[in-house]
Amino acid sequence: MIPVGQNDSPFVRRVAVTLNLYSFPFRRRPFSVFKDFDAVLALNPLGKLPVLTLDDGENLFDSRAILDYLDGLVEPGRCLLPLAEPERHRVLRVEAVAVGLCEKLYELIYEFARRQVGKQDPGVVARTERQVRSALDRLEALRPSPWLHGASLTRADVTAAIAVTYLREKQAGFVSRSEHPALQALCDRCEATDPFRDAAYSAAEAARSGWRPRAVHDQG
Ligand SMILES: N[C@@H](CCC(=O)N[C@@H](CS)C(=O)NCC(=O)O)C(=O)O
Repeated sequence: MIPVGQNDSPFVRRVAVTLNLYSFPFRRRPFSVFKDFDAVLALNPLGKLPVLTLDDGENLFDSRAILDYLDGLVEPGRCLLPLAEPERHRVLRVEAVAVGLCEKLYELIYEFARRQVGKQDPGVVARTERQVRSALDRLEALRPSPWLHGASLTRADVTAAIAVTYLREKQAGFVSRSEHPALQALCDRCEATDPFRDAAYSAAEAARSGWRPRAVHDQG
């Protein structure tokens, strides 16, 4: 299996970390949705990453579909998503908040890193920032101790930890670490483990794709 995408993407990272947690060996192809757009379009009609290329050459896309596929390959006891209700839909609900947080952070980052300087829409930015804060507050309210739901690590924890790293790396200063201490601790705990370290956030890959920090553009 070949995961495709850069390790500054939270969606790519949640696939790579899951592959590590499930002990599937892999070599990632670090394509950028910007620098390698033609190649990415050939893999996914939407030109989005991650893609997971299977051993027979089939391409899976969208991190949710990829994680579903990987879940089907492991013994039930190792699956990062509970199989039985009501635990299953409860973890999926928390995961949805964490994935949505990644999506909203991505939109915010896009606004500053990809639009022409001065072309940001303050109304859109304010609304998106409110959504980011709301998602962070909801995750913090779950008081992960140590996990967001239940007695073991789930997809929700993996995604929330990666979302917090993404926030730290690409929107530092927008939300202070002291506002969500339990969530920040979850992130630190997860990022200190081998499955996360072996798929660490890559600032070099972010730079390669042309990402520039918000401060450069922020018109205040
Ligand atoms: N729902 C998708 C979101 C993936 C996504 O938005 N990836 C970004 C990279 S971080 C992307 O492909 N952006 C290019 C674009 O949207 O045009 C998933 O979970 O895989």
